[in-house]
Amino acid sequence: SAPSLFTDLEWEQRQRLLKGIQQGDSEQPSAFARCIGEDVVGRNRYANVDPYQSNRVRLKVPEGHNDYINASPVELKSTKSGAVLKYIATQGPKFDTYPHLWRMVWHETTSPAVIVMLTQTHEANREKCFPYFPRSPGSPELKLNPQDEFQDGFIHDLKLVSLEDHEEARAQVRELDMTSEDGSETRKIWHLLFAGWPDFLVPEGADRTALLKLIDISREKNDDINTNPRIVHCSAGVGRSGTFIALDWLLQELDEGSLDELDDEEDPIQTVVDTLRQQRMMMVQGEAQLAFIYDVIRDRWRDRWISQHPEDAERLGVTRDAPPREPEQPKLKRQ
Ligand code: PTR
Ligand code: PTR
Repeated sequence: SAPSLFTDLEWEQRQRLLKGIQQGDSEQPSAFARCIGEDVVGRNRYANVDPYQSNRVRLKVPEGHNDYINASPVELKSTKSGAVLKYIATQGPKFDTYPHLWRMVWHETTSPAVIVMLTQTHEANREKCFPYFPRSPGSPELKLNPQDEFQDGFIHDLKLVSLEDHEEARAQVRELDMTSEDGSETRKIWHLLFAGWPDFLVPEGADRTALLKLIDISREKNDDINTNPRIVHCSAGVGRSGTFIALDWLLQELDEGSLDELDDEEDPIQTVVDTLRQQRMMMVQGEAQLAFIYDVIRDRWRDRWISQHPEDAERLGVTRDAPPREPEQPKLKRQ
């Protein structure tokens, strides 16, 4: 029979569960030690969001240089096949850290790589992310690290090869070439800039369909999602990035049939949020984003279930106890 998670969701109860999922709920508190200190502060966009010391990407820089970047490797395992989906969740770079992002892309990914950008550069007249990529065909090539900050000759050029407005995904799709200065090596990078998602909120209506399309594109453009991490960022790299990654994994679980046979106590949405928060703090922000994940996955689950069990169509046709559709206002005080 159909798993009760998707048929009798007790929303109030699920919401309370989220509050129980906090980073630091582990037997080893040191696993969640935060990155602090002078090396870190200037490179963070927000004073309250940083990677765990024990799970951060280290920039490849010469001995004695600061290897800090606000980025966390994230891995999620498929229940059926055991294959691991790899990502790097990171903040929207700042003016003085954007060359670090490209350095990380060069060292941590293979070509063709994918960057998913879920914020606008500016929202509500504030910078949410420095415009770290060439924006239009007329833009000059970006010279990365012209001051040779780490004195290791990692300069590199970044060129916009093509720019397409993808209407279905509500995204700008950029094809970028990153070349070492001596021209000996070129990498292709697909940059996907999604238009439909302000921070702390959720994509509604057509934007929701667009987001699912964006997830598909991010999978297609990457050469191997199990070995080549997709770089996912928003402004802080936790709320929208966490939601995107959770959905990407859950949709794969759904396709593999893992969500067809859940025990009553099993809640893969709760599990994935918990797993993500063991790897980067604050992944998935607030109840609206959590509700959004349930909502999307339940609708997808229902379509799949009805296609396999047409006799259940009538029974499952009506949404019961739907999570609230209206985004709530963020309760956290912003810093
Ligand atoms: N100081 C902000 C806060 O805690 O509210 C940091 C922050 C900003 C956290 C944006 C999350 C944010 O959303 P996202 O991760 O989707 O960019
Ligand atoms: N707290 C940030 C800092 O460390 O300087 C500044 C900041 C304030 C960032 C608010 C984001 C904020 O969110 P919003 O512009 O959406 O209110």
